[in-house]
Parts: sequence; C-alpha cells; structure tokens
Amino acid sequence: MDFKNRLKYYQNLTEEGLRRFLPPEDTYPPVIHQAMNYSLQAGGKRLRPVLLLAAGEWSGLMPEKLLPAAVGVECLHTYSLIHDDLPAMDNDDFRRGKPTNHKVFGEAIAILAGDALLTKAFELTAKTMELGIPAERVVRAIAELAVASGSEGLIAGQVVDLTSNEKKKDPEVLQYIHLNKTARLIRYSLIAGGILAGALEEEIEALDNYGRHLGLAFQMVDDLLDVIGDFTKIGKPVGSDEKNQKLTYVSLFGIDETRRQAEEEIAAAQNILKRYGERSSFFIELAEYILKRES
Ligand code: GRG
Repeated sequence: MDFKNRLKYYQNLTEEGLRRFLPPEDTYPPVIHQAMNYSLQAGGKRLRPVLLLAAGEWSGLMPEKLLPAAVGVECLHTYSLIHDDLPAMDNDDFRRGKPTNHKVFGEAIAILAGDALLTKAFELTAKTMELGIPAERVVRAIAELAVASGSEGLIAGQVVDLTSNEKKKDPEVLQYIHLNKTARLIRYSLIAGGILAGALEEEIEALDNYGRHLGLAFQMVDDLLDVIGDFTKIGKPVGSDEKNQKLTYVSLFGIDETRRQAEEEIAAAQNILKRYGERSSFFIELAEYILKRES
C-alpha cells in the first residue's frame, strides 16, 4: 500500500472505531453523548490514532488489535481541545471552522464532555486486553497515558502557556510549552503502539525520539499556518485579537527561521527511523507530509 492509501486506511479505521466504541448519541443522558460526539466529529486529522496504529504495525501487530487504544488517544486529544477553548482558558468561539463545544452546549456540558472523553481514553486503552493484548503491556500503556496527559505533561504545557509572557521571548519556555502541549501526546501515541505490540525497548525508544522531533516540527508548521492565513481555523483574520500576542515560533524566530527549524526537526525524525529500513517507509513519508501540510 502506498503512503496516501495507508494513511487513509488508518484514518478510516479510526472513524470506524469511533462509531463502535463511543456511546450512541441517544444513550441516556443524550446531551453529554451529543456534546462528546460533536467535537469528535468536528473534522480532525486523526494524527494521533494514525501514529498509534502505524507504530503497532511497525512493531508487528495488525492495527485492528489496537483500535480501542487509538480511539482512546483521539478522545484524550479532543478533551484537551474542548477545555483549551473554554472562556477560562483560550476563550475561543471557533475550532476547525465550527462553533466551539461550549458555544453550542454551554460551559457546564463542555467541561463534562471533556471530562468524559478524558476518562473514556483510559477505559478504551484498557479494552485492548479484550483483544488479547497482555495485561502488563496494557498497564504500561495506561501509565504512559496518565503521565503524558498529567501535570508533568499536557497540563504542564498548558499551565506554562497560560502563564508565560510573550514579551519575554524566551526560546526555552517556548520549547517547554510545545514539548508538553504538542509533542507529548504525539510521543505517547507512538510508544503506546510499540508497547502494546510488544516492541523491543530500543525500538520503543526510537519511536519516542522520532515523536519528539515530529511533535516539535508539527507545532512549528502549525504556527506557520496560523500566520500564513488559515483563517477558517480561528474564524477571523490573524492579527485581529489578543491571542496573537502569544509566544509562538514565528513571533520569536520569524517565518524563514521557523521553516528552517521545522525542516531540521523533520530530517532528525526521519534519521532516527531510517536505520530500520523499509519497514519505516510510512513514518519517513509521514514526516514529509507533516512538513508540507496545509491544514
Ligand atoms: C489539558 C486543557 C488542557 C490542555 C492541554 C493540548 C492542549 C494542552 C491544548 C490544546 C490546544 C492546542 C493548540 C494544542 C497544541 C497542539 C495542537 C497543535 C493541537 C491541534 O492538533 P491537530 O492539528 O488537531 O492534530 P485536529 O483538529 O486535526 O485534531
């Protein structure tokens, strides 16, 4: 299968998993399941589940066996987006061109939908045991998910982001924020695929390092896309609100240097997995795809 078809295959599998593993919208009480589903179906790229499924296959396991864990990481990612958009945090009205969860369902339900998606992520990761994944691997993946999403991971990145001062223009703070807000869940997705599939420790470490570089490049490209004019993403022209006072790669280094650093991170990511030969071809092409992505 070529790269584009394989990407589509993992994405379609994720869509199928979302339909299978999330409660139908009419499940009592319907409003919470509608709110969860609203954000899950708002047009995400499914990058994290794709990485988890691909890392599992890279480690020798058929993707279907890891589907609940892949859907789980998409649930966790979606929770972080819903909570990030709340008035108490980034106060965003639009995400992916659609009204944010709290704009449609109100703040209380949006908070609860995020909470429910966060806990669903752990339930679904545990569910891989029903598909024959050994308990010790599942427990290790669950522990990795807890650390990656906790106060020394995703939440740490969010706290430093919320409390940092753009005027200080500190590259170390910027790096810290994105290693935790963005790269952390990308790294988790890759190592979870490896852990659950029984990869060697050295392979899990390689997946982790690949994810670190890929995650940073992903964020740099995200910052570039924001200034180059992905208007639909925030619903209004870039530069028209206070959010753009935030510290970003572009505000710190400018467009050309950010682009150069993103290319460097992508090359570093590719080098880590290249030594495993042909079996890494999907990850090599995925890195290139992330560099060239337009949304
Ligand atoms: C725990 C509330 C809370 C937040 C944690 C992850 C996070 C911090 C906040 C989410 C907002 C954000 C901009 C995170 C940076 C990572 C990032 C670029 C997210 C967007 O990911 P994509 O482009 O989203 O994969 P789609 O829409 O494709 O799923």
